[in-house]
Amino acid sequence: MRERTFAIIKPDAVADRKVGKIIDALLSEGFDIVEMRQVVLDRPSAERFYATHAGKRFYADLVDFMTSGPIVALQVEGEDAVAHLRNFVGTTNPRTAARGTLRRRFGTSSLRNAIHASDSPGNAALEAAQFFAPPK
Ligand code: 3AN
Repeated sequence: MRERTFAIIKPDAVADRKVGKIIDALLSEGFDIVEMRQVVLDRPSAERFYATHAGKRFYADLVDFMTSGPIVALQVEGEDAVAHLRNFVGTTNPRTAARGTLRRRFGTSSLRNAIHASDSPGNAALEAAQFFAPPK
């Protein structure tokens, strides 16, 4: 089933000039980029985006990190895009992520792991709504 998902290229990868390589990897993997926007998140936006993690021990570091520089928000489309992109992104810790995954290639720690991908179609729609106008 063709569907849409949402991704963020995180501040570590943007600062490291990896945006082009990550976009290229997504396109080579068969994803289509539907919308793309580079922004700097303010703290309330980052806190809202990661509200489900409020209270976890890495939450303050996560908000600091996500507001530390520009991010690139992406709407991505493809066959089973949510699950496909989660697999292609890899596990939270880049060191144990499968070879070939984006986090293995571009991430450096569980916090600074280069890319976010939504974990369900519902969350993809909610997260995308923070950055993009609703699809027509
Ligand atoms: P994922 O993005 O792999 O689904 P989540 O949703 O559990 O991971 O966590 C959201 C973000 O919080 C991660 N992408 C990462 O930046 C950060 N994070 C998660 N777990 C840790 C951890 N153990 N230590 C530091 N940062 C973490």
